[in-house]
Amino acid sequence: MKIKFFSIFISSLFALGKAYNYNFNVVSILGEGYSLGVKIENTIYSLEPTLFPLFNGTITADYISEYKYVALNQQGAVVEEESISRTYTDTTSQINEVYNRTNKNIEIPELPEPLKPMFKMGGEDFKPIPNNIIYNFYAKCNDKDYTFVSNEPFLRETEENNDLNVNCTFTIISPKDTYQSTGSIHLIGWGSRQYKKLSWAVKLDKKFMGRKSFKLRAVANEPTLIRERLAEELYNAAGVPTQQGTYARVFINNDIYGLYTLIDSFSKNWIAGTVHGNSKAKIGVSYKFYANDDEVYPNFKYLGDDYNAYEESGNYEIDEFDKSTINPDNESEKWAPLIRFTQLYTDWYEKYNNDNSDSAIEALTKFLNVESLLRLMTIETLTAAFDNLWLYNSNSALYYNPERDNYQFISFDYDQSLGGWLYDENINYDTITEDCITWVNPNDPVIDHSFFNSLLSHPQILERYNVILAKVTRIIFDPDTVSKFIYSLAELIREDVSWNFESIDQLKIEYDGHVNHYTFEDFENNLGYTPIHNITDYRFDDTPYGLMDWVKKKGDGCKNYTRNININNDINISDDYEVEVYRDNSKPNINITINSTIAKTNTKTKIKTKTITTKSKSKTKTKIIGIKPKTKNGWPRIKNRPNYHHIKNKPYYYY
Ligand SMILES: *[C@@H]1O[C@H](CO)[C@@H](O)[C@H](O)[C@H]1NC(C)=O
Ligand SMILES: *[C@@H]1O[C@H](CO)[C@@H](O)[C@H](O)[C@H]1NC(C)=O
Ligand SMILES: *[C@@H]1O[C@H](CO)[C@@H](O)[C@H](O)[C@H]1NC(C)=O
Ligand SMILES: *[C@@H]1O[C@H](CO)[C@@H](O)[C@H](O)[C@H]1NC(C)=O
Ligand SMILES: *[C@@H]1O[C@H](CO)[C@@H](O)[C@H](O)[C@H]1NC(C)=O
Ligand SMILES: *[C@@H]1O[C@H](CO)[C@@H](O)[C@H](O)[C@H]1NC(C)=O
Ligand SMILES: *[C@@H]1O[C@H](CO)[C@@H](O)[C@H](O)[C@H]1NC(C)=O
Ligand SMILES: *[C@@H]1O[C@H](CO)[C@@H](O)[C@H](O)[C@H]1NC(C)=O
Ligand SMILES: CC(=O)N[C@H]1CO[C@H](CO)[C@@H](O)[C@@H]1O
Repeated sequence: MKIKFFSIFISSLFALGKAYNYNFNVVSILGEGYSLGVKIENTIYSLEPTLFPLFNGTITADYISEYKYVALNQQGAVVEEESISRTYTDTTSQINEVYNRTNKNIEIPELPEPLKPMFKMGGEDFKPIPNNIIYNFYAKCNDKDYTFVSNEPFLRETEENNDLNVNCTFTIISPKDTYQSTGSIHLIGWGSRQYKKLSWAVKLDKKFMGRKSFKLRAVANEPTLIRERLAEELYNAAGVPTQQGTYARVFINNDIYGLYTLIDSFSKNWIAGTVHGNSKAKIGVSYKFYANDDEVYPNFKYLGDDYNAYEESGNYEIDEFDKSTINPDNESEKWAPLIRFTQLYTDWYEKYNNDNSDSAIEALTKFLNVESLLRLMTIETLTAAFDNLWLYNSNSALYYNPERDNYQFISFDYDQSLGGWLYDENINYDTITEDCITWVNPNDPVIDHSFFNSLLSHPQILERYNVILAKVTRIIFDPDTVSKFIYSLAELIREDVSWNFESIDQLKIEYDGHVNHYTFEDFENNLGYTPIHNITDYRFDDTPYGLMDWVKKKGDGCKNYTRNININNDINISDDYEVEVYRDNSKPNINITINSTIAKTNTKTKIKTKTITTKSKSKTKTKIIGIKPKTKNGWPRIKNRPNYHHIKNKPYYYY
């Protein structure tokens, strides 16, 4: 309950007779219990919570120029004044501003796309989530269930994942739009669940941008909040479908969770929209991979025609499929495409593993999208993806593509990448920047890499890998190009960085998950060339490279590795279709005048006015033991060491 704060218009506002309506729309980032007002020439006008956390109001006056938003407590008293001075312009009434944040209109430069497109990557009814805005996401959830889930992400009794669906009403506010729907949230991830800043899956009853679901990823493990977004964009630039998105400020009930990435979930809708270019397209079946309880990793070998063998292996899980083409109650129907793949691959392996002729390639490319897989592997190399397909067969899926009648690999969740990783003893850290092919130990005694080894043992495939890597390294992973992307994202989120870290430090949930206690300085430093070590009780994660530092060093390493590769020999090895990538041209260019000022105490404030043209982009039961080991360089690794978080639903170990 809020007590309204009534104000008397001071006479100067009426001085010149003709009065105008000045409209204000502003999002609160202060959570429940506060409202907002606008301060004009020392007078405070309270605003209405039209769609919490959005507040609005109209002030009638001759002339309003400078204003500020203020935070009011439940008694209507001002508890904080934002540190920005704003100037009213024609666009003020048309946008939803955000308390204590300047209005941003940033164009995120697209990374170059030097390879032939392979997939549509979106469609009219499944537009890519715009990457240059920060959404405001507020969930009002069933309090009992939410409290239970946030206090016990791992059930105290069993230590199993608490994946309870919690009913909520969601309000999402963007600079231009508002959205509200009922739906539910549940926790996601195992590795990410180690952190107090939890990650969530959101299911919506009403579509948001053509979607019925998305993920809110906490990005709690690294200080730039940009690594995952960059990795997503790199795959996309290489023509490999990935779940992409942007940022969101996240509030659930009375808790402020800070800045998240809001990205697509791996859904039927996403596959249809991104791979097939139409969210209503019929999809095939996708399977996700896991290491099983015996720490055996999937190797795609044929296990016979009985689906039980695949299910019981613990390596595969049925993921998305079309209920109109596959009967959800018929297990053998759901497993059939996977069984077919393992059979095709195993037959191929037996016949062609030692055959270097072109017929081996011809036979392989009949059922496997080798081109897409090699592109994915090159990005894994450049980002050093410690928790994805090549190294661990994790966070990835096999998709039977019915349109092409072949199989493709899709990966997701790039939190262990680009120089921000948990220690992994399978990695030779001494050669990680220059080794662009055997960084994934091909002779790993624990993890079966025979699938990838066998592919790359064919000279034609290795040659194609090298050409893709050379091209991607020279054109996409170029430090100047990548830095423009990184620094524009940094500009987008910079004002939210301290608030984000502080929100987690102040989060009141009972769960005692990891918190890295990063600072704004860590953010700025680690964007560039400064690593963040200092893993003590204080910090959980090591970030041995600054982000640009990694891009530079790994880029140099792979440039050197591919220095003699002729990139003019750019012939896709499979799936040579003419595909037009979807571009969202429906929206006209918008020019927004930004006119807000960062107030500097005791200094003359400079008014920044810039007009920017935005081209609308279409576009367990184990405990965590001990602390991390000292870096052990090189192979061979300790035999049979269990690896962390690749084992579904099981905590990780340290040795
Ligand atoms: C404020 O929001 C309410 C509810 O959406 C709307 O009816 C009203 O017109 C809005 N006022 C302004 C000034 O935008
Ligand atoms: C508002 O911004 C200033 C300067 O960035 C910061 O010191 C302050 O903590 C911010 N307040 C909130 C609520 O974000
Ligand atoms: C959550 O919502 C669903 C669908 O509206 C409903 O069936 C269920 O009973 C609700 N659960 C709770 C705990 O409110
Ligand atoms: C399940 O699907 C298989 C084909 O994959 C089919 O042979 C079998 O008859 C189906 N069973 C039922 C009960 O529909
Ligand atoms: C590690 O971080 C803590 C907290 O910021 C700080 O007090 C300590 O000095 C740091 N240690 C090193 C070696 O940087
Ligand atoms: C480039 O790679 C070769 C081996 O391929 C290596 O001998 C050389 O030291 C590398 N150069 C640089 C500058 O890393
Ligand atoms: C921006 O604000 C300044 C200071 O109030 C004002 O002089 C200028 O005309 C404004 N620019 C626009 C485009 O409104
Ligand atoms: C946007 O502004 C640019 C120059 O700043 C101008 O060339 C362009 O025509 C404007 N576009 C629209 C749609 O007004
Ligand atoms: C764009 C491109 O390079 N397309 C080539 C893909 O590969 C086939 C042969 O497999 C060529 O015919 C295409 O020109």
